[in-house]
Order: sequence, then structure tokens, then C-alpha cells
Amino acid sequence: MSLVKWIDFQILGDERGSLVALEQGRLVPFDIKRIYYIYHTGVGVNRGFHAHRNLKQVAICVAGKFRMILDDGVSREEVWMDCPTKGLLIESMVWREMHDFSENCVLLVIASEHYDETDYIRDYKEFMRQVKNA
Ligand code: T46
Repeated sequence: MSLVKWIDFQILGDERGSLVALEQGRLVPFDIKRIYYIYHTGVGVNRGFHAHRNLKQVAICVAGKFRMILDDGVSREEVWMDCPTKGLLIESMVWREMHDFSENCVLLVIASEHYDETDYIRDYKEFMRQVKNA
């Protein structure tokens, strides 16, 4: 099964432009505990390089674009994030890397848990060790 799991959002558009609404309990497959966004990422800067033990997230590139790599320790897939009407579901225990941010990129992330640094695995070898021991 592919690591790239898209959630399509309905576009509530009219002659003035487009609007996307995300509601608790609809489309996002977990209770929403946190929302954050990443913007003004410098040209050539790479982000991520970690997995989460427990956290699930939906990532939405609301402006611009970047390249996301997902790796579950068995397969590695990459996808361009460039569509504000699609959310990328990132399950727990998936290594992620983010590259090639455009200057105007804004990445909105919906998260299933509050911020917890102890949930991060920031070392790839440790991530692979935990995948193999699961
Ligand atoms: C992820 C990808 C897509 C907080 O204090 N609270 C928060 O909610 C977050 C997300 C981060 N932080 C602090 C922790 C670091 O000192 O902000 C700093 C930057 O975070 P980090 O280096 O983890 O950022 P990214 O872009 O590498 O990763 C982030 C998320 O942390 C991560 O969960 O999946 O975006």
C-alpha cells in the first residue's frame, strides 16, 4: 500500500475566489489537538528528518510548493505538495523529509497531539531499529 495518502477537500468557491473548510470529525481521521504552519522557509533549506512514535498529521500546502519524502522503513516515496485542496495524511512511524521549498510556500499541519519532543525520533538509524523491532 502506498505511503502517500491524500484527503481531498471540497472547494467552496464562488466568483470571489475559493475557500476550504476543515471541521473536527469530518475528513481529518483523528481528533485535532494542534495546528501549526511553516512559512518563510529559506531557499535551499531542508526540514523534517524525523518520525513520530505516536503523532498523526495531515499536511496541506496552502501556498507554493515543496517536495515531501515519506519512508516507513520498508519503502520510500516522494511527492510534490502544491495543492491547497489536498491533505497528505502522515501516519505515525513514518520518516519525513521536506525539500525544495518555493519562496512563497506555506505548509499548514493538523496534528493529533500536542507538541511533545519525546514523540520525535530524529535519528534515522534509531528509526530503523524501532521499525525492525516492531
Ligand atoms: C513534522 C513536520 C511536517 C514547537 O515548539 N511546537 C510545535 O508544535 C512544533 C511543530 C515545533 N516546535 C518547535 C520545535 C523546534 O524547536 O519548533 C522548532 C522547529 O520544529 P522542527 O525542527 O521539528 O520543524 P520541522 O519543520 O523539521 O518539522 C515540523 C514538525 O515538527 C513535525 O512534527 O512532521 O514539520
